[in-house]
Amino acid sequence: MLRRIGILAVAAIATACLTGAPPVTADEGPEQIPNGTFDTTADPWWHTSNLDFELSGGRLCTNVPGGTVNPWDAIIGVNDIPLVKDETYAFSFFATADPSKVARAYVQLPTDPYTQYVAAAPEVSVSGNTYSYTFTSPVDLPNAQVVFQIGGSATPWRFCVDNVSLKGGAPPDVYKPDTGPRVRVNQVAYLPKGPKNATVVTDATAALPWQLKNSAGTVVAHGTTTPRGVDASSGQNVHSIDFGSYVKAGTGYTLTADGETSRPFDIKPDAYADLKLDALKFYYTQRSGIAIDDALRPGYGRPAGHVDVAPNQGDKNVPCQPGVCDYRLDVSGGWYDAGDHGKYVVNGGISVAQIMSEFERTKNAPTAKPIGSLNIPESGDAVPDVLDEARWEQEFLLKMQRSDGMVHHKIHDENWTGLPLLPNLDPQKRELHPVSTAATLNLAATAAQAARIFAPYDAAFAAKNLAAAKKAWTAAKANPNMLASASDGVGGGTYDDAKVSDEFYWAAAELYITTGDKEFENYLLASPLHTADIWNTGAMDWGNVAALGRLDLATVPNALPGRSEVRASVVAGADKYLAKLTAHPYGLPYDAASYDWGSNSIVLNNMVVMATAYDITGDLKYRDGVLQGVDYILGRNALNQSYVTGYGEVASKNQHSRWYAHSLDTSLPNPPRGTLAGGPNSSIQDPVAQAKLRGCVAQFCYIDDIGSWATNELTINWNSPMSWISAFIADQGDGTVKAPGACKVTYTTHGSWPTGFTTQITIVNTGTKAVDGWKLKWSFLGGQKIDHGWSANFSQEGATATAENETWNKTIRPGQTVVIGYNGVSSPGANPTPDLITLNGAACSS
Ligand code: 9MR
Repeated sequence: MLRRIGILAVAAIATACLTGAPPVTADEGPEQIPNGTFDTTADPWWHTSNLDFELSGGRLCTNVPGGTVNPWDAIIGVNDIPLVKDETYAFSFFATADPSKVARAYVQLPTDPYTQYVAAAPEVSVSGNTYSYTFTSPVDLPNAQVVFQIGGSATPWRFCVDNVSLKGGAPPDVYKPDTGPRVRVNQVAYLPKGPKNATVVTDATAALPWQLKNSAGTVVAHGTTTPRGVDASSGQNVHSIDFGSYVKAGTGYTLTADGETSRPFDIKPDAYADLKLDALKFYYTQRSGIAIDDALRPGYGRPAGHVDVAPNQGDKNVPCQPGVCDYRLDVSGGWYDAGDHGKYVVNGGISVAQIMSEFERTKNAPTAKPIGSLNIPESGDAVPDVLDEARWEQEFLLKMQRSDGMVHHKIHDENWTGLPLLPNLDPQKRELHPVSTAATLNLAATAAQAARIFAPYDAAFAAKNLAAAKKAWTAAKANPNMLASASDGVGGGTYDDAKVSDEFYWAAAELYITTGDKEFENYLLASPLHTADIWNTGAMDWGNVAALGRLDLATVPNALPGRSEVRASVVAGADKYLAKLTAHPYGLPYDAASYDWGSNSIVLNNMVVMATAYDITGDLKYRDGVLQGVDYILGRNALNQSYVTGYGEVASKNQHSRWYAHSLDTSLPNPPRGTLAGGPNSSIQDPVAQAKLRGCVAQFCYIDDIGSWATNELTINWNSPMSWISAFIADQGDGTVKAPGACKVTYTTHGSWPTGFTTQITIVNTGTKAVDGWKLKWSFLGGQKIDHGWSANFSQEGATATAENETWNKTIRPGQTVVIGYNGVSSPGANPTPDLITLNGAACSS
């Protein structure tokens, strides 16, 4: 994890103890700073050539020129400070700024990569403050540096510092998160007709009474808790509460048990309608290569990043790393990966795939509803907004393909940059990194998926994607082992992956679904992954993508031999995750002893498997598993907080990001509503987490600090399952289950010719009541179109076709059959029988 040490750069340990906070009694050790008081001289302090020293009122002052870009463009510092490994130090100084400004103070390695052992970015005021920090040195170093980075201001200002002190022997900084009341609930909402569960942290071993109160404080339900013993993921003794039998909607409910009252929550129908949209709107503000319009996202407007306007070196004509290639590519656009300015094909791949799947689900899942407007520049065009947003990334992925079909793994800065840094202000050289088999297969998979999904809206874009996908597949087969290097981590993440058989499987699955071609069918059926139990601790992530193929084979119509086994295997996976969830006293489908990087996305991806099992089977236990799982993300957890910005009484808001860096620069915003934090990560690779969370038990390995990139980053591949799941939950309305339709439909394509096909549909009323007026709906896999039909009025929007009764066949009596038919216009690729056909909105059997 050393790869990122360079950026600690900026990872400010922001929780400074300002004077007035508990004093750091670390004064036992000897003073390490030679002349921190500046009584008669500035020696041995140094400054960059754009500064001068002045001793004024017993302080060291300097006039900082305006017009510099980076914090490190103006520095004062002192060298040769000895640090002893595992010794805890108290670092403090007094500073003033006129006008007030953020200054950065670091104790660091004196040479590249300038590893920082303590990093502070206090907002310094005109009257001044004393700032105190403690840190434990991870190294023995005879010549550390103490620096104040004061560049980056457009306008001149004056900085003074005094009493700079660094003393060993400080007591280690003990961080205790404020976890509030011991009764833990989903702080956003439970659905009236959905499950309702909570967790109580208590020493009690016997069952306790609980009470549910409405906003007026009246007890509306009560019962007793279920003792669950000591939970390994938190180290806490806990009980659970099931209050699912209470179904009345309302706001401001609380749960009381063991003398503690939970944070307030709602019981509310359609409670997830906003989150569904916000989680997707996240992507517009992650866009590279386009100005973010403040009118569309008030408070989030910013200039376009990386469009070759200084100080950006830009993404429109990017060279490779030295020695990697001799050409340049225009790789502008796409989404920034996370809190950095890098763009990585393998992570873009899973993200855009999940966003496209969220859309594709609306064609194939009985409960799914259209996604709606995202308020993006393309809103109002003829394409669903969710696809416009996905296209922004897919266009970028296509640009990463070189002429032989192979795809560059990533493009990012030559060196890690600091925080804060707006995308348009990044001055670093951008570089393409080598092509890889994994990136090439990510393009093969997403382009194959895009080819079918975009076909009804833009046949040329669909064809371009299909050609790119096939070319990528052929190139990957010819170069099956070009692995991204695990040491290529300067200036960007490595995203290295030693095993690409799952990428092959995923690409083959998407290519098969889109084309129906034998080559891909044979590949799938011969792949050990096709029948393997792939339902590991986490179902899928950027480096484990077999499940993306498996889920699509199960849910997107196709004629693969043995498809029912594929569907059954997804249900088996869901059973596994449901069992984990049921056994977990916090109700999440993740049972790792040690939490992984981005654990929240693992929880959510496992929920995607359960949600898919519900779409396939209609068995409520899977849906209720998802509804219960989301409670963990939104507050039913050991830290008693929501991990989604803007949702829940106490929620993450300081995610690691170079442009949502409000905690470092108050003129910048926090992340937008609907942004998921990575979540607890037992390996705590960053210095903030290391300073504060050492020895943490899994669920406690998280801190809402912008410097904690290992626990608190935001990324495109974490918001994608968040968005998928919130759409799934939004579709559940108030939790009432819709009865399946009393209808049976047989859909038979009787014949096809190069440009068309003919289909007959029989509808049987299997119920006991007459149907009086009907609308039959189904979706095509790709760009197929109704040409003309008979015995019904046909229309089409995107891939979704509607056949509405004629006046003469408006009524279908119980047991009666109506036959209709149409001729269709072909589109490249497969034309399978739809899995889902609805009559008046309810799914028919086939
Ligand atoms: O999400 C990635 C995680 O699975 C890896 O363990 C980690 C270390 O390689 O990198 C994470 O991805 C980061 C990427 O390398 C750079 N952009 C930010 C990503 C999220 O932290």
